[in-house]
Amino acid sequence: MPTFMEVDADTVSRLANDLNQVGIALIENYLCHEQLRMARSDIEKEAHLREKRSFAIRGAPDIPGTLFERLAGSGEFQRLLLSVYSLGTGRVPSPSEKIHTVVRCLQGRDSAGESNRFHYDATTLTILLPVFIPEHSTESGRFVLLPNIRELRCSALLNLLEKAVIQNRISQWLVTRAIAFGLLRPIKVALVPGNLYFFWGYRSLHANEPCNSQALRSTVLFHFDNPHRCSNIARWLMPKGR
Ligand SMILES: O=C(O)CCC(=O)C(=O)O
Ligand SMILES: [Fe+2]
Repeated sequence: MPTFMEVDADTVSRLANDLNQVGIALIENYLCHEQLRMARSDIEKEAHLREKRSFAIRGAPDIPGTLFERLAGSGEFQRLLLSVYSLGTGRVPSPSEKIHTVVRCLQGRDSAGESNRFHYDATTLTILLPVFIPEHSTESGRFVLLPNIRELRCSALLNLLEKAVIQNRISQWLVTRAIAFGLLRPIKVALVPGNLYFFWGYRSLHANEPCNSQALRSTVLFHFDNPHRCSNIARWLMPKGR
């Protein structure tokens, strides 16, 4: 298999700058053609097993042997993640901090219920790798982001309360309507498979737009650095990544 992209210092500094100034940063064509083909075949196997149902697979040990497990374990990816994190936050991460991988697939009728589910992630940095995005459709499931709208909270309980207020169906519906009426103006990204997107997941309210239920929309999320790692509440939230 081709080795993963080694990213130079200038690119890292552009990514950190975009994360803080724009709210989202991007490496185009991060996966080469062959790697994207392998990623797609890994996902197709899982999607086929769960015919026309949306699902998420959480945690690297659940997906052994896949391209994502190799990517998360590779020196190239870990160096990239750590250098973007350190430059972007000005902090050195705890050595015990691990990458949490989530493979997310939307397909079939229940994909609508998984869309516009606005939330904050449990971790500071989120890296998003699109693998399948519906093409030739008005409903491609764009990624929607209100970037960097809150700071890290010093209390895990405060974070939990804030998430309870925002991450429920009523608030999510209100946010969706506020966007539709132009009261909130998020960044909307038409994701491109094989590109790599970075955002501050803990600080940014985000979701995907509805997508064509006949097509497969699949993204892989790499979550890094839980600010409340020492709290029991945070340990309970972490497996969900959100
Ligand atoms: O699939 C996407 O576009 C975003 C998913 C996400 O934010 C998450 O699973 O935490
Ligand atoms: Fe998220």
